[in-house]
Amino acid sequence: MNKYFAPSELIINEDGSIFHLHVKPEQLADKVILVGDPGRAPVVAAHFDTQECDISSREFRTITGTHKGKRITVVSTGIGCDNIDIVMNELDALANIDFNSRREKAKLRSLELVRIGTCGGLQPYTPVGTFICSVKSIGFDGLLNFYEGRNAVCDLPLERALLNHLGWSGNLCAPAPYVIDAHPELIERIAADDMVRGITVACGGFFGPQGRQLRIPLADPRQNEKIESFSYNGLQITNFEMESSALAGLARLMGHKATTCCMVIANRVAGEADPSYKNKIDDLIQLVIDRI
Ligand code: R1P
Ligand code: URA
Repeated sequence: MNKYFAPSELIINEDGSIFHLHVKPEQLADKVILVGDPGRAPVVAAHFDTQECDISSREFRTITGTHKGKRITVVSTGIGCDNIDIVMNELDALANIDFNSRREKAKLRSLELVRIGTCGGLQPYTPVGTFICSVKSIGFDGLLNFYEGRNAVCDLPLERALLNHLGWSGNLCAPAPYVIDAHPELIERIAADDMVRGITVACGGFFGPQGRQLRIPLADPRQNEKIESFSYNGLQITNFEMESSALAGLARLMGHKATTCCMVIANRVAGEADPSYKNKIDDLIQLVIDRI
């Protein structure tokens, strides 16, 4: 008999919806687009031909509808890998746990998840406006370390090469960065031939962890210079954002397919930013929605 998930472990609201998202199992499509900003969820849903639900709870806004006959759910996650832990576990529970028996379903669903985000570009060839699809993600957040099987799904040689290149020891490598592959078939379809394929670092913050120094000094002032010069089997680190590692890692452990596509809104090498990106991200949304 499958394991029973007690009410304290899997919290279900009185109306039968999952605790944070407030979504019911029948409201989740197999194809899922994740966005950070709750305001971006209706921008994605504006591409839908039909809409069956629109649910807001905290920073999580979930809209399910169809685009040219494809049923798609868009969910906003807010900022950070800690929120990805909530969203991924609740989406997986909606898909794969029977809410009546509180046990894993006999037939498991595999979701297709694509995050559409914004990021900082780290290479001269990733100027503002570039679309980057994450082939690998590097987690500076530590989240995956709390799950068994982390070493089995991570790229351990690349982790060691990066730590060696950074020369980090002590507090900076606690927890050590983890490296996780996005789903190869999904990357082929989503990145196609018009997105940069790169390595994305998911940071535990927007400022210090991404090497932005305002008034207080950084532990490693050369962090970004070293990250930008890192190269492994011909791949370079292309961008910083704050969610892709936990998304790719949890998807691998749960049996789902995932990747992240971001539009560069700041190029850190050139020192340039585009705060008016909200007018322009619709082109990326259109590409992903057609290819998912
Ligand atoms: C920081 O400004 C936020 O923007 C990026 C980062 O990952 C972080 O969530 O993504 P979103 O635009 O999807 O929120
Ligand atoms: N999002 C990030 O996390 N970093 C940036 O520089 C821009 C967007």
